[in-house]
Amino acid sequence: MFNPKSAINKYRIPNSILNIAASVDGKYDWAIIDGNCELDPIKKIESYLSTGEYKYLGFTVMPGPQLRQAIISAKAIKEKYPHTKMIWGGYFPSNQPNAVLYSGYVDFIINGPGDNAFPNLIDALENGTPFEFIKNLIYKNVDSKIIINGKEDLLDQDALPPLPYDKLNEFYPIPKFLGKTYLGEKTLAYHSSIGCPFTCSFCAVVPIYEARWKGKSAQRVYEDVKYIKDKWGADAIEFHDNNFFVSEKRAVEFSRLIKDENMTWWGMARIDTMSKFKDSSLAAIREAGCKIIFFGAESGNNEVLAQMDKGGTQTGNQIIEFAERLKKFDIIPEYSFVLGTPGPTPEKVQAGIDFEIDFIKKVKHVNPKTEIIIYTYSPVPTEGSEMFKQVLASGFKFPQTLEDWISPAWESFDLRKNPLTPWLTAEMIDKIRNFETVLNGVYPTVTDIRMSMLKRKIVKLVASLRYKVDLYYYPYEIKLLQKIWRYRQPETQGF
Ligand code: B12
Ligand code: SF4
Repeated sequence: MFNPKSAINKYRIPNSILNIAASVDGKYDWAIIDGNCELDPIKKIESYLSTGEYKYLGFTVMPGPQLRQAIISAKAIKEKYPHTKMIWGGYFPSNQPNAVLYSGYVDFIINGPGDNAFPNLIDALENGTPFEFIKNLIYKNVDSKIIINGKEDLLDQDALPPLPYDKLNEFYPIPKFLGKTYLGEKTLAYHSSIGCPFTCSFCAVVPIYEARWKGKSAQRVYEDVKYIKDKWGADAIEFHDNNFFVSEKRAVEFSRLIKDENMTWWGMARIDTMSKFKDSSLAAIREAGCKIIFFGAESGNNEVLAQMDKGGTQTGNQIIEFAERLKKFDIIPEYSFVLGTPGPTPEKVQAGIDFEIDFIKKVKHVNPKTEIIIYTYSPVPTEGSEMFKQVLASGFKFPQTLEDWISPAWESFDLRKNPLTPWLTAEMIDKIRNFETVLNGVYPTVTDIRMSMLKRKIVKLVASLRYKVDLYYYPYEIKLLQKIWRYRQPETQGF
């Protein structure tokens, strides 16, 4: 099982491949290679394959820089070990099966959850039985035609085997993965649910999970976390779920259980869902150690929210009111916005960007502690949505081959920095990025634990004047300070 390099310095427990390892643990022998912890992962993989004891190589792949190491390694390994079966799973191959399978160096894709699909595929390969009944599998048939098998119902998450933390610890010491963050000294990454019940039109989760969500029980989550805390001393948790707070009951129950463990934690949520939480629930969540919550605010414009399929339930007013409400509970809202959505004319696109800049300033006004993350709209192929139709109509084309995906331009596309979208001019992108620079200057993120109070004050002083008078052009002085002090950007470096 290979986790290609995805993080520059903050390693996380490689949960994707650890789940897959759990699915075959006890039945097949397995080994884990973490690209985040290896200087030369290809050499490490070869050290296993050359023993002749390993027949399959599983990769987890998300777009962006992780894809780069995945492609380079898969190509090199397939060339040297052509009989090794290459199996890719994760968000990238699930959403881009053609580019992956026609590359010639990937044999199978697990589309979505692999907890049953992976062992079923290995069984079929070992026994020479057909693939067509294996749910969540994508493969090429004898005529090189890509076959996408049906999807499996989401499994009862409590019934899944426990994650083999102790065995992972034999490959890489667990404390290596419990990094120092603004949440704590030893931060555990934990995934407590899969999927998401919503259908935002830009989101890569939707085509895979199709509005389905299933969570582990609060009790099971608590037991897992407690195990890591007691054994390796974790004092903070990052919940990596797409949507941790889908169930108010589960969140409150978990809060009740974790409260006395003195842990600080963070998770992702929807504003419209959490706005309906009772005051007592929000208070219980905070008392239990939840300090900051990430929300996809996306836009302050109700029309855009509707296009994104966030509308109807989430509105601009709600975004502002909720930021203000969380202030009372001392929970920091981390709001992400997507600027540069398509529009019928350049003037409309520009007006949209200006509107969002103004809106973000309003949010900051009601709750200055709100953390703002700005992305540039990067379409994902969620076919059929209104926004996707607009994207295609504008002449936008996705890359066709795996090599195209790792060209520098597409890599920044994946990082949602340079969208390559025909409706955005260079000036528009500059305006978004320059506003972001000034905003980060006035309000440096709390998640940058290396930035001292003095540095924060200096950069704030320099940026405040620009912010007040809406002057965002050429903010070189702020950029210089951020460069010297290596300012952390959660939007590209991950949370
Ligand atoms: C942790 C994480 C990271 C970590 C790195 C994790 C690592 N591997 O070291 C960090 C913070 C570095 C990161 C960064 C980025 N990430 Co990220 N990340 C996640 C996150 C939150 C959790 C992944 C995880 O552990 N899931 C838990 C496991 C259990 O679930 P899973 O991965 O889906 O695995 C199941 C199946 O997919 C399948 N499977 C997965 N892998 C494999 C492998 C094999 C062999 C098999 C058989 C099956 C299989 O089986 C598993 C069990 O059922 C996901 C969202 C999410 N909730 O999953 C986003 C997510 C994958 N990231 C995403 C993105 C876009 C990025 C970035 C490119 C951009 C950004 N701005 O964040 C960067 C750049 C990454 C890089 N450097 O390449 C997107 C991908 C969207 C897309 N278009 O495909 C996601 C879905 C978030 C989102 N909703 O937008 N990320
Ligand atoms: S709420 Fe978040 S995870 Fe769910 S569909 Fe929307 S963007 Fe995706």
